[in-house]
Amino acid sequence: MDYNEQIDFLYKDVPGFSATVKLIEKLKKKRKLRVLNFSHHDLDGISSAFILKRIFENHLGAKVVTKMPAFFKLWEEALTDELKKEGEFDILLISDKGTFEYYDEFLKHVEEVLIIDHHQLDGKPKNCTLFNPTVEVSNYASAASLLCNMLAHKLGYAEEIDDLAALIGCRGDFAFDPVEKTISDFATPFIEEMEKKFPLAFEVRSGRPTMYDIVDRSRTALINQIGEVLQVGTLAHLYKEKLKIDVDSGPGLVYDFLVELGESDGDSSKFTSIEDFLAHGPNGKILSTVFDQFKDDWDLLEKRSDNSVFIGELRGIGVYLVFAREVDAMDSTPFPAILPFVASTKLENMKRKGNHPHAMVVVFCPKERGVHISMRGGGGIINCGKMCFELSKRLQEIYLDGKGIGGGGHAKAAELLADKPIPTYSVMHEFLLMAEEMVALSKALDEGTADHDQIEKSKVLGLTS
Ligand SMILES: [Mn+2]
Repeated sequence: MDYNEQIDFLYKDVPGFSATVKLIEKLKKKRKLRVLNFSHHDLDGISSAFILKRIFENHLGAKVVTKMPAFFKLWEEALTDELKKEGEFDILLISDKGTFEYYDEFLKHVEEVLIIDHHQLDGKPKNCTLFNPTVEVSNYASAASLLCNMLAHKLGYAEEIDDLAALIGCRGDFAFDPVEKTISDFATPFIEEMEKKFPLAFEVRSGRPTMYDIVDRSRTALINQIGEVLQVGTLAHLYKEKLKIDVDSGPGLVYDFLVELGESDGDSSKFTSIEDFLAHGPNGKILSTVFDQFKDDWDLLEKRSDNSVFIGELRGIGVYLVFAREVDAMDSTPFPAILPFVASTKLENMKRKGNHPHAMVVVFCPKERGVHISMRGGGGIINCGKMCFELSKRLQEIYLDGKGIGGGGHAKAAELLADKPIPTYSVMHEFLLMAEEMVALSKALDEGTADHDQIEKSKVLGLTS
């Protein structure tokens, strides 16, 4: 199935797709259309916002206000604050920010709400227009920007820059990797077409490995380099003082760069290097300044995190602990900034050295606000998300009000935050206790001696399903 055939198939198969097109056709008739878009602040969210803005401004004559705050869920308060500041809107677009039932309540504030998303989450809004194949037809849609791109194609509006933006969004959300030659099912028709359109971006080359080149640290590809530079760009505001740059929002900078790129008359399929890609005006220059600093910081963190301690094997997976601080500029972030990416690149080495089929790394990072733990890896056999969630629960029980403690995430990547005044040693102690318990449980499971209680505990801890 080629990309166009896939779009036609989904248009018939996914009710939210045709409903979205219908809604846009209806809005076309409206004069002075005002659109408010809240989008995720990562590469996929930024690319989604970019494509949506082009649809609504270039083809519906709308005025689009885009917001990419540094949190995932859209809270009602964030929406009402914006409405107070910016006035009334005809439609609220929520892109790559989850599919939550309570998004229905936003219809109190705006007449139309359109959600374009690919996450699988609890609850399904009934009154908003929802385009999310993951939730609607259990077809895991790799990236929200890819859905936006499909919409642009279906409407007949898509241009090369919309394809490039979706390609960047797919790279950011790990939908494909040209070096490892992996592509998620949903993104396959699109990525195969992009490989023909942007062959230079896919070419495997030797060079500094990016944060995406986890398995083979000797090769990379231009699209991985582009993804990394822009991902680092989303952190630009944190370097504002250090680098004396005029950036209030990293995601905003990346967004503006995409606009710059779209307006440049160069042929975007002809980029040969990352320097070439960034040579498109003032925002490209800021991005490259930020990237130079990032490379230094990355090297520093490689040294800092070169201290892994083997904790034990869980279901055959080697679990390692890394204890390190972030670089100064990232010390206040509540999200994984640079250190967890550095630690991820060590997984392959841990696995080989310890002769495990897979490895998991637990990054223990003391920050300004408290302790930040990031877990990565696990090979899909043990579960980072369940471990972070259970550890946060145990800490909440010890610190009775449980305030400032939260944890959870996906099977292969998860986070835990324990704010001050919860002491660092206490978080470490609980983690080590839990790890000790898990090693024993894993042994009992492997030997077939686990009793009912142990099996139930193992489920909670993600050692078995
Ligand atoms: Mn996404």
